[in-house]
Amino acid sequence: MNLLTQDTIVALATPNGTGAIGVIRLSGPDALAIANSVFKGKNLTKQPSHTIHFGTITDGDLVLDEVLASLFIAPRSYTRENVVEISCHGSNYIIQSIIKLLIRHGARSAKPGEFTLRAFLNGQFDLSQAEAVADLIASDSKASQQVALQQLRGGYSTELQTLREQLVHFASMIELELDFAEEDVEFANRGQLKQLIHDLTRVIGKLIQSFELGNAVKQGINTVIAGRPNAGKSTLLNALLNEDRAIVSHIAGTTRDTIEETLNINGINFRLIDTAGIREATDAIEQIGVQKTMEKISQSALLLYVFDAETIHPDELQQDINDLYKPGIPALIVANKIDLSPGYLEKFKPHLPEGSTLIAISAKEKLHIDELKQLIYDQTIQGKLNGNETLVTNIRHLEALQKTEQALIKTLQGIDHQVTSDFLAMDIKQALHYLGEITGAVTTDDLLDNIFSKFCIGK
Ligand SMILES: Nc1nc2c(ncn2[C@@H]2O[C@H](COP(=O)(O)OP(=O)(O)OP(=O)(O)O)[C@@H](O)[C@H]2O)c(=O)[nH]1
Ligand SMILES: [Mg+2]
Repeated sequence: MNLLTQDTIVALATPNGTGAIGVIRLSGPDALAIANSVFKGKNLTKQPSHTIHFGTITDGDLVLDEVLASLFIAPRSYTRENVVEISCHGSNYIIQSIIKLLIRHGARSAKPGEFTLRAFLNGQFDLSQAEAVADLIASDSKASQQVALQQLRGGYSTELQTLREQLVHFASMIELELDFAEEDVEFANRGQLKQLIHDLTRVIGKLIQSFELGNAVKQGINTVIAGRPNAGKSTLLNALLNEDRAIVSHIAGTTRDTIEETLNINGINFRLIDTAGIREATDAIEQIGVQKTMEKISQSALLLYVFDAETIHPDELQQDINDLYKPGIPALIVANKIDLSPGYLEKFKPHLPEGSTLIAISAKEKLHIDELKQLIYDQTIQGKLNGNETLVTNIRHLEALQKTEQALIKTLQGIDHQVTSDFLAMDIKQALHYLGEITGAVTTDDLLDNIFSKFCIGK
């Protein structure tokens, strides 16, 4: 990726396909001149920033469309370059014709994420904020939108930046010691350095820990519905979604493959996974289904174990719990079909694991479904998300944080073992390098390429 591009790029900023309007974005030094060369109306190169102008786009004598041109003059634009946004009618034909025309007049097709890349390179925001732009566009629940917005507004990069600057200060003091190596002086107070590293590792440790929840919020929380055939798992999926998504029948073994759907509870997306009933499989396909169920449980954040309260024997319940419980994965025990057997729950209680939560519902009659939803939320999210904490959602940041942590631990060990300044300086530099990767203070072309190529074209 050539980072010193001085050309003007163009792309459709709105989704592909037919819409009421389409917005074509031009950015670069010649954005105004190129737009002006195909625009009939006012002279766009002579207008002030942040103004909108009505006119036509013409290709020679041929009028392509009536449009509005919005002008953002550098540096007061998203990319901090000259930007023109042409709002035209949302016909795919018109949009493609205008883009081709602009390319003929000197613009170049933008690559994925190139507008945001330019914004980053021109100092509009740091790298983690640029990445948050992509997350914000992809956000599909209140929680994922909030987390992305928080990161876009600075999030933890501000906090890390401050700590990084202090570490830079120490690094330079230690470098200074190297210059006076013969005189055996210490410019960098080791006690203060240790304190700073402790502060840093505490902040970083917290961020690393937040990834589990952050990632769940971003991707949706995997919630597996499992149990014996005919327990009512698919009926429960349908009741939670409030639609007839899965086939339900009295025949045991109805669901063979897993079915996944998203359910939003209190702003969090849960990925509900209905599975094949667990039993001794009677054929090869069912066998695969059962294996898949076990796999899904081990990848889930919450298990909804459903049983038929009318027919199950307590020993069978015990057996299921032994088979399905995985350490570290919280589980809710859901007694179904209480419309048929109200009040029989007491007999199950002695067979349940300590601290487990039992809820009685009727999936078919939609009894206690809202209480179950609240429990699903409570088991996974409650108390962990209060709206303004910083969550790491990006795997690249997680890896950089883990590497920073390791380098800091090495630095601490170095101080304790009274290693010479040059070794200490090396470890601190390592830590600074990884910290810098998060905010983009340290970048390589490959890294940028990797990040921005995942954006959509036009962003
Ligand atoms: N009375 C009553 N019947 C229910 C309830 N929930 C499910 N059923 C019935 O139980 C039978 C099995 O329901 P399913 O939802 O297909 O069960 P499943 O656990 O998905 O079964 P498999 O896919 O075969 O593993 C159907 O006839 C449902 O109508 C309930 O709460 N009350
Ligand atoms: Mg089913």
